[in-house]
Amino acid sequence: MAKYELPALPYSFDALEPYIDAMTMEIHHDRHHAGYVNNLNNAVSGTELEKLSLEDVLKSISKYPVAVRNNGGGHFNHSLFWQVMKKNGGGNPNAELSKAIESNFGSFDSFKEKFSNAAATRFGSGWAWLVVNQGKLLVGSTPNQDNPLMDLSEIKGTPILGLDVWEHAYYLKYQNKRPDYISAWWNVVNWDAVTEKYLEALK
Ligand code: MN3
Repeated sequence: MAKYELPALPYSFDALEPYIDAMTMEIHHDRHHAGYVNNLNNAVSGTELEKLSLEDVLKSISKYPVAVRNNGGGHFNHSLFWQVMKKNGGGNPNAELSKAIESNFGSFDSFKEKFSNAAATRFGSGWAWLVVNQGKLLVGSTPNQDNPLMDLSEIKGTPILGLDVWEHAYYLKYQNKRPDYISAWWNVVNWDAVTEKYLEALK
C-alpha cells in the first residue's frame, strides 16, 4: 500500500466562491495535489524514507533527492493549505492569536500587509508563510514547494498559515493579477484552524 494518500478536501469545490473558483479548486486538489502525492510515493517507495514521518523527512530534506523535496513539500504544503481555508472565512483571528499578532507585528493590519507583501514579491512560484519560531511569529516566503520545516529554508519554524502563490492557484480567475488573488484570499482564511495550529505549535 502507498505510504501517502491524498486527503479529501474538507469542503466542496465551490465552497470558496467567489474568491477562489470551483474549477481552480478541482484542478488544484484532484490533479496538482494528487500528482505530488503520487510522485512522493514513487520517490520513497522501497527506500529508508518509508519508515520516517513526512515532518522528519522535511527536517533533513537537504540529505534527500530533489524529487522528495519537491513532492514532499508539495504534499505537506497543500494539505495545510486546504485546512486553513473555509467557506465564510476571513474576519479577525481568535483572541489568543490576535494578541500574539499584535505583539509581534504591531497590529492585524500591519501583519496582513507584511504577509501580502511576502506573497506578492515571491518571484515565480512559491508560498507565503506565517510560522511560529521559539514562541515568536514570523512572516516570510519560500520558492517552489519548499517550506519552513526544511533545513535549507531561509525562514524556519512551524507553519500555521500558508498561501500558495503558484499560478495554478489563481490563473483561471485572476490571470496575471496575483495581488488581486491575495487580497481576495483573506476572505476565506479559516482563523479557527490557524489558531488551533498556533496553540499546538506553542506546546
Ligand atoms: Mn498549488
